[in-house]
Parts: sequence; structure tokens; C-alpha cells
Amino acid sequence: TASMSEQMPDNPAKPGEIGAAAYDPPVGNHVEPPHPAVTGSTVSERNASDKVGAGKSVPGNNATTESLDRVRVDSGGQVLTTNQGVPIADNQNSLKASLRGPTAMEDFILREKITHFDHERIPERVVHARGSAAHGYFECYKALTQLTRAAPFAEDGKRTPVFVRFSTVAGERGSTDTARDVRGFAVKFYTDEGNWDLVGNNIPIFFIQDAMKFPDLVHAVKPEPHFAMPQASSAHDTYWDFVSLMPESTHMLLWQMSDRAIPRSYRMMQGFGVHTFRLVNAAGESVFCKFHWTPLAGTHGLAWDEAVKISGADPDFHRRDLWEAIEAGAYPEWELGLQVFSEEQAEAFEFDVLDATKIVPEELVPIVPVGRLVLNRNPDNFFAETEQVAFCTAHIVPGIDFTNDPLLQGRIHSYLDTQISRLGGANFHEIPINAPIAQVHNNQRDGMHRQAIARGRVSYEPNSLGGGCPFQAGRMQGFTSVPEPIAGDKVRGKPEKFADHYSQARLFWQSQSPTEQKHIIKAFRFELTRVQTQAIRQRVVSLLANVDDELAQGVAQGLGFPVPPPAPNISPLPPHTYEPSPGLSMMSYPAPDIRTRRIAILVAPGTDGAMARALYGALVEAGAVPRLVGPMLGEIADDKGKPLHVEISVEAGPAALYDAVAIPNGSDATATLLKDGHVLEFIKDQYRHCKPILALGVASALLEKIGIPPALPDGEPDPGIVGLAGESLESATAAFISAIRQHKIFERETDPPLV
Ligand code: HDE
Repeated sequence: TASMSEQMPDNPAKPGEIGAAAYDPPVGNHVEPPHPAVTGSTVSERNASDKVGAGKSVPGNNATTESLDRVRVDSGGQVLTTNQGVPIADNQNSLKASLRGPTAMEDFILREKITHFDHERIPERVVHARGSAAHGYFECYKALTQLTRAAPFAEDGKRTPVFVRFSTVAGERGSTDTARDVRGFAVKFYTDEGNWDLVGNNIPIFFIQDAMKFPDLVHAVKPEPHFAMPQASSAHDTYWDFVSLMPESTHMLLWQMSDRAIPRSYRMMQGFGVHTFRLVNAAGESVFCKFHWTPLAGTHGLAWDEAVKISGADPDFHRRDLWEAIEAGAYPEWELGLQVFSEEQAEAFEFDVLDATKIVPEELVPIVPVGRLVLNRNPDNFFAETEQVAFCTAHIVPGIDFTNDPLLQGRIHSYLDTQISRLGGANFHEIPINAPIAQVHNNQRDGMHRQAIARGRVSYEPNSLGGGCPFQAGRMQGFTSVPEPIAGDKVRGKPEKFADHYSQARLFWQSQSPTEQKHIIKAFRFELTRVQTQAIRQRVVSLLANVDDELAQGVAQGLGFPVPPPAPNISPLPPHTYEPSPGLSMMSYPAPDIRTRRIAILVAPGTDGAMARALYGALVEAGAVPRLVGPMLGEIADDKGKPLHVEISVEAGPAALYDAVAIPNGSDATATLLKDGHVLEFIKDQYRHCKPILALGVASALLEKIGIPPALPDGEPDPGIVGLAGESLESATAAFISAIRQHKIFERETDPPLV
């Protein structure tokens, strides 16, 4: 059947706008909508973005579906109306005093439309402005009632609906997805006992220890105020000036310069609650807890050169990736792990668990898996859901409590406060995406944009006129804070253990693989080369000199100066030596398969069609997303004269957008590809970004022309360069798939790149 847009080849209503016809506006051109779009999408569905613009989302199985249904609007088959529901006869022309005359003040239809448009924008988030979100659920493996009475952990297998938003921190709302930055990982649980927001990041620690410094940190990293540059980048003087004067940020700087700050996908990053929280059981007993999300798809990053090129080719790279995976039914999934420990254990640690610049190493407290998070439905409307969602660290539920982490304490204030200006008043909790599924009953009244119609004359408590209702829940049902004894002077300051800024930075460094260490050095070199002030560069290296000699030397050498003396170490306590913690390396979380990986199959007229189709089929079978990429869009003839449909051109879909490339055999095709500079650049980038390359038969001439070395720098064969070499296509495809699963062939990497 023809699509709706094919059924409307032109606009027959157009002549009705002109001259005398204006007195009798026609009914607008429209087609009746098809039956509600429900596609039985499968994992192997490769062309997910075809659905983009279809106007209907795939209704995933999710418990927020019903509660949001009351506000979902679908205009299929409906006439256009004003905001008052009045049908609009003519949406093309304003009301004029004669055809060539001025517009009438009484044109309420024009004025309503323009006025609404004038006020469409709201302030963006002061940080984390750029983001994308999805609906899903959290499923608890086993009841955790011994530890916590929090509703999501109340029963074996219990499902709680969630809405999760991922974000960058520094960039503005329209900025690029692949900037080097920390990523937000914010989860709203719509629990039976109210909303619980776990507002975390993809890095388990933070830059600063006290909320007092947050505005300074953010001012330093944001575009410099005099000329508003650079956008979405920490590679500038004010940022490095500030952090170089804040030795407590050293640990975080190492994480930020690692590949975790340029993730391949939101679906391939870990998430962390960062602070130490408390779990509280029904008896009121509490333990400390750290939250960890681990992605099932593995933890993978981009190469910096790749991230930069993606920024140009597709600034929406992460947004599109998340959307398409969910539309295709390849639902992203994470496992929730808890580190649970007692106050007595915490006392004995050489660091303070209230210090957000420190982790609790897994070797001290193991991470216990307790449940899984599945994202299975895209939002219907970006603004209504993703933009208006208000996460708030103050949103906790019975069974969870705060600790005295001074960063967390400040956040408890900030998130509620910021929504009031961002969402225009104190009733932002009534916006559908923010409204809890648990019913709200209290005596808060009025304010801008109030939705609830509270009945009765009573809006105070205690009362007798309303039978005392709503009445306070009491300790057994209601939220109670853990009664923690507090003693000491009221004072502005930090405890001694907060002063060790380097022991854990060293732990992180020593837990990285050699490849990751090289990437960290390169990232410092890049960022500090962009910095213009030599003293700032030197000050950063003087912090690194407290962490590790090789690190400091590597960075200093890249910047062309000797390692300066280490920054003064203010810690009154001796540095602590940790055993390396393998879990801190991204390499500890490989992908189990190649699902959702994007593979380019380079074709041209004369390509071995049977080979291209077999490869395509095998990749789809493995859950990957192959694309036929060619010099031009449209149909070409393969070696047998049969049609192949090029889905995207090398110009519109450059190499950085693919995880791997395959080039089927075919002498005519190879001859054409050899003459195309875009193609050569495409393959060169695939090599430089350490991606697998499958070059079948004569296609290997392309690799020779570019000068791709046949072996690794150490002389061993490159496992990411796969050819036929007398083997079958099946075994070559299997070797290619296994290289894609590894994600990147880092053994190939040299600094500077050979190709
Ligand atoms: Fe945030 N942060 N933050 N932050 N943060 C905001 O709240 C703030 C911090 C994080 O997808 C703001 O609604 C202070 C740590 C995420 O909508 C604001 C401090 C962590 C998001 C705010 C911190 C985060 C935000 C801006 C230090 C990781 C995006 C808009 C005391 C654990 C949530 C908004 C979303 C957003 C304040 C530090 C994570 C201004 C004052 C640490 C994921 O309220």
C-alpha cells in the first residue's frame, strides 16, 4: 500500500488561497490514517529510521504507557482547531482588510498562533542541556527487604516503570553528542511509594567535594563569557585554570581524559550514583550503598579523531543510536549492582565515603547484582517528555536515604530549585512525565499552571472539617530520615581524609591497560595544547606529577616542556597504595556479540553481488546493522547485472559513522572505488580508528593503494584485516564478526597514526 505521503503527491488546496477563491476556503488535503501503526519489529530489523516521521511510535510494553495516555494526542483524521477547539477554516492566510490591505487586529487565529510560537522556548538546563531519553522498566532479581524497604526492591521479579535521560554536561541544547565530556545517567523510578530519581553520571566520582564549588566549576567549563567560545568543550583556558587550582579534581581529570568521556553509545556506558547513599529496611536499620549500572552491550569508546569527525557527519549520533536501537527492538539493558557496607567498615577505609572524589574499590566491597534496567519505548514527543522531565536528587522514597556527602547535600537543594525557573513555577511535578504514578495528596495549593482540582474547603492539617485528611502516614508507612547522631562545631571545612587527592588517581591510572594509558596521555596533550596559557599547562602537569611519573612525563613531552615539580601535597596523612582494580578498565566489559553494530559494505557497479548479499545476510543474522554504501545513492548493477540498492553514499555517510567496513570482490567495482577519493578516505579512517576491515578478493588493492600495512607494528598479523586468502566466505565472515565483537584493534595503534 502507498504510504500516506505517496497518497498526497501535490497540494490541490493551493489555488483556494488566491483571489476570489479566498471567500470559500476548501477542506485541507488529507488522507485518513491507517490502522494504528504497530510494527512487529525484530532485532534484525535494520532500517529502523524508516519509521522516523511515520508519526506513530512503536508502543513498547511499559507501565507508564497508561498513565501518559490521557495526555497523548493523535491528530490523524482530525480537523485543525485553535487552542479553544474552534475549527479553523483557513490556515494559509491572515485576516486582511481587503486582499492587499493590512491585517486585522481581530484576527484571533493569527494572534493565538503567533503568540504561542513566540513563547515556544523554555530555558535550557544550566548543565546537562543536551540529552536524550527513553521509557523502560527496572526489574528486581530478588526481594531485598533485609536491606531496604524501597518499593522497587520489595518482591522477587518486581517491575517498576522508569524514564531514563542521558546527557552531556557542558554543551548547550543543540550541541554535538560526541564532545569529550562526562555523561549524565539519570533514572526516574515511578515506584508505588512515589518517584525516586537516581541522578547519576557515567563516571563514579566528581570534580569537587563540596557543592559550594559547583557554580565555579560550571562557569569555568562553559564557553568563556566574553566571547561564548568554545561550545561543548573543556579544551580551553578557564576550565584548566580552575581545575589546575583544585587538586581534588585530579582523580576526575584522569577519568575525563579516558575514553569513557567519548562513549561509542549511551547504550555502552556504565552509570553510577556517585555519592554514598543509605538503604533503610522496615525496622529502620540502615547500611551505606553505592549504585552501579553495567551495560550488557559492553563498555566501549570512540577514538578522538573519530569523535571529531562524527561531530561533523552526525552531531545527533548518540541520540540517533539510542532511538534506532529501541525502534528496532534491540532494547538497551543494564544490570544494577550494589556495593553495600556498614558504617563501621566505612570508618576503617583510608578514604572518606562522604567524599565524592573517591570510589569504594570493588576489592574492598564487592558489587552485587540486584536487578536489570531495560529501555523499551521511545518518547512520543521530545519536548513534552525528554525536555520537561525534571530529575531531582531530593526525590527519594522510603527505604533510601541521603548521607552527609557535602556535594549531595547541595544537590538536594539545587535540582528542585532549578526546575522552578526552567519549567516556570512550583507545579512542575504535575507535568505528565514528572507526575508520580502514586497518587498525590497534600495541602499545597495554587501557583502557576496548577492542574489538580483539589476538592473541599480544607487545605490545612490538622483539621476536623475534612476528617483529618490527608493525614500523616507515620513511621511504618511514611518516609523517615535515619536518626543519625551529630556532634561537633558548626564550621566551614573538610575532614582530613578528604585531603588525599592522589592515591585514588594513582589507583585509576595503574588499573588502566597500556592502550588506555596512552589515550589518557593523548587526551591531556590535546586539551592542554588548546589551552593558551603556559602556566596553566604546567600547573596541570604538576598535579599529574603527584600521580605517576610516566603519566606526567608523557603529557609534558607532548607539550614540549620538562615535568615541573609536583604540586604541594596538602594531605596530613601518608598516601595509600592500592592494588590495581581491573574493573576500572573499560576493557573489563567486552561486548558479548555484535548486535546493533553498524557495518558499511562498500559497493560499486560490478560488485560481486552474491558475495555482498551473503555478507549482508550474515551480518543481519548476527544482529548487526549493515548498509550498502556506494559512490552514489540508488540502484546499481552487480557483476551478474542484478540490482543492488545503494542505501547511502560515502559522501553522506562517512567512515566515522560505521563500526567496520567490508568490501566485496569485483574487478570493475574495485577499479571504480580506487578512483574515488571519498572511498579511499573512508577506508583510511576505518584503519586509523582501529576498526575491522574485510577486503575480499581484488578489493585488497584498495588497502595497498592507501598504504595500509599488512601486519601490526610488532610484525604479527592484524586480526582486524580480514581477506579471503584461500578460505571460504563463511570463515572470512566469521573472522570479521569476531573482530567487530572486539570493537577495536588497538594493537594497530601508533602515535602519530601511520595511515
Ligand atoms: Fe547535577 N545538576 N549538580 N550532578 N546533574 C543538574 O538540574 C548540581 C552533579 C546530573 O537529565 C541541574 O535539572 C549541583 C553530580 C545529571 O535532566 C542542576 C551539583 C552528578 C543531570 C544540577 C551537581 C550530577 C544534572 C541542571 C554539585 C552525578 C541532568 C538541570 C553540588 C552524580 C539530569 C537540572 C537530566 C543536572 C546541579 C553535581 C548529575 C543545576 C549543584 C555529582 C545527570 O540542578
